[in-house]
Amino acid sequence: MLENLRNIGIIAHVDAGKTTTTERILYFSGSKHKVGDVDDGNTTTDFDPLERQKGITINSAAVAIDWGDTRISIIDTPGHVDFTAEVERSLRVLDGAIGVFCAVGGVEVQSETVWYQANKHRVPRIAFINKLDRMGADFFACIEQMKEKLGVVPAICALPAGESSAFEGVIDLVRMKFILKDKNDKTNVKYDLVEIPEQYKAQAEEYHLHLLEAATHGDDHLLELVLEGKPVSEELLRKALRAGTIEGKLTPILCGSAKNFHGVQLLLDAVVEYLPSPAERPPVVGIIPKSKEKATAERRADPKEPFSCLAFKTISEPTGDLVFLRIYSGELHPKDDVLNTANGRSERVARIFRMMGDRRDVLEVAGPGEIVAVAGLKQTHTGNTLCAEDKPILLEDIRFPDPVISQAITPDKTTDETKLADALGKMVRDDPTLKCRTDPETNELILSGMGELHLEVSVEKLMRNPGVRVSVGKPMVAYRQTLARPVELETRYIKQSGGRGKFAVIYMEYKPLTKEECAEWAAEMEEDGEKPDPNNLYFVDKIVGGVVPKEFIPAIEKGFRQACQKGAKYHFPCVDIQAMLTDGKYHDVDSSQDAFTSAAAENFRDAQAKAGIVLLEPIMNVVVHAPDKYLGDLTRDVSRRRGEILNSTMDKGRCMLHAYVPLGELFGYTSELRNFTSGTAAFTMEPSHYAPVKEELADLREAS
Ligand SMILES: Nc1nc2c(ncn2[C@@H]2O[C@H](COP(=O)(O)OP(=O)(O)OP(=O)(O)O)[C@@H](O)[C@H]2O)c(=O)[nH]1
Ligand SMILES: [Mg+2]
Repeated sequence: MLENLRNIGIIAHVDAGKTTTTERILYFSGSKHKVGDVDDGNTTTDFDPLERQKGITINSAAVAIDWGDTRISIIDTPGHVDFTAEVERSLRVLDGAIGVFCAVGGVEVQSETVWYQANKHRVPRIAFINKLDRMGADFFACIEQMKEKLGVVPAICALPAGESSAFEGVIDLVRMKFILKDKNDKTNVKYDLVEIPEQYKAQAEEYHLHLLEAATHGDDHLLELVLEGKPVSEELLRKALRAGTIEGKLTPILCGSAKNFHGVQLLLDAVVEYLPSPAERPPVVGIIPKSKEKATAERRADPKEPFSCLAFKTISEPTGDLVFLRIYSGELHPKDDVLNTANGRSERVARIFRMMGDRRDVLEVAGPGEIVAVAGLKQTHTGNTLCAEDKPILLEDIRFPDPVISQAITPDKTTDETKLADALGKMVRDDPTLKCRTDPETNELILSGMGELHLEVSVEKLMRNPGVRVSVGKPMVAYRQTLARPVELETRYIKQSGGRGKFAVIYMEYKPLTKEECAEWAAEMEEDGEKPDPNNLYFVDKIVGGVVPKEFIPAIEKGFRQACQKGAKYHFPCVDIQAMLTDGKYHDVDSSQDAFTSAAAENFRDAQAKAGIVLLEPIMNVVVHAPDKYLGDLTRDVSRRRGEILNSTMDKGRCMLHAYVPLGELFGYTSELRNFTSGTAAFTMEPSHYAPVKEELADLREAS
């Protein structure tokens, strides 16, 4: 039954306890009889040897459990920003999410990032405040931060009974009961619902009223009852919380200590009670391929609708690709033929699996709302739509950020070049944020990714291939560039060399765009129902009187965009530019689309020479926590790295420094920080924006 399905993701900052929570969920649901632990390297979802060795999640992993009558599919995602692609693709296919927060760390940088990522995908969420047993745990401070930084309207459904070493369990504010764990039960499963202990009663009463107030956002009838001071039934309260969550008006807040088996059962109940089933999500909308004016179609979560699904992840295996699908409508069976609308090819499904970490169960049918993996597909990549051959639909592709750092890799003498190329090809296909190319001048292999850890992990994975041994160079920043000032110029592209000539004359005006202008453009595009350009390249046609015929305009835009992919002086991509075609000439016989494309590319190359360019470097949003005696050292160190300090605080013996620092100055920061703080500091960083950098400060090894 569709109503009894939940597809949820677990998202959070690094180390908040996502994998531990997932592990406890598996344990409580009975899917796993032995408890796994991140610290012992034996969890179900961190099954990759690299994950177990490093104690972090690198790949998102899917598991499915039964909780009562409900089948819950869970995707455990990595918290480290270098693996953001895994979060992005997961959020695209999920119907709901649990945001895990550490009661000590509160809302950290990456918690904000993933929360806003989930907002973008309109994924309903509940929050789990974890690690209440830890020294310094502060439940209410964490909630204040959620209100302030995330704009959350909290509906506190559970209160901690005690905190830090005094933490003894969780109070259920919906049923107004204390969950008393059976201390004699070694399996940690048994508990009793008992009266709320006397010392917590008053607080529980107070927060029950707050919960009712929060729930008024979800139901008008409940609002009336609350206003009139009348009693509200548990059933109505749950109904209101559910509606409010699905509409994104409130966020139910649960809490506990996953490691110590507290609060997880209540969290699972909340997943069932408050998060939507696939049927409660809006139908997916896609484009009908080859239709006029890009007509759209909808697919509802119904087994009788034509089949449609999105491929959101691939894993290359020796026997072929394993492709992860989110099915939106219709049913899929082994041996079905499906159409890949992204490349127009027909594909046959061989087998369908439900994934349980690295274990897989074979399925005979998979229906709407399900997340499954299939074998047998040969040409299906991440972001592709598969659908019924006679009812084609193209769903939106999944977008990933561009890499920010690169590293040269040199194969050892013993390495088989073919094997290396093959292994690299597979890795790049599976990981859309990883890019690989050969530098035409040095002939070096250049691997680009989202950060040092990402590249390190990718190289380690590469070396797992038998016979592949490589050494790596120093990391390099992936710069971008824009024009230094507005510029206008004419290009006369006229070639007369026997036979049919080439004729295209264009007059272009270029303008580098400020951040505000980029935002204005993006807003305008969205208003017109179009996607803003990820690189902020905007083309405007100002031709009057047909001096350049309509049919050549797209060719000119194409030439401009192609030339932007690789700058003239340095090969970095060009961004933030408005190009305006104001005048031109054509020839009845000699003009062609190719001629106009070449003219536009030449025009933009000359424009860069005439106006000059500005190099842009990635700037990271950095937050460092350390004992307060290090604040001076941290500040000096960040300034030395050309950092801009935004804020620093001292509280309870700890200090926090928040700064913008160029990525190029942060290579090796992890180990240097560890050295000068004797391992007592923690830091996180994420890409923030691009800012101009003087050419003499830039590392231009990779530039030509
Ligand atoms: N004290 C305490 N420690 C916890 C709790 N939950 C998790 N931990 C510990 O926190 C650390 C990180 O836990 P993980 O579950 O790996 O965190 P994660 O969010 O999956 O981390 P990434 O996937 O790397 O982002 C481990 O050492 C856990 O044992 C808890 O409730 N209390
Ligand atoms: Mg994890």
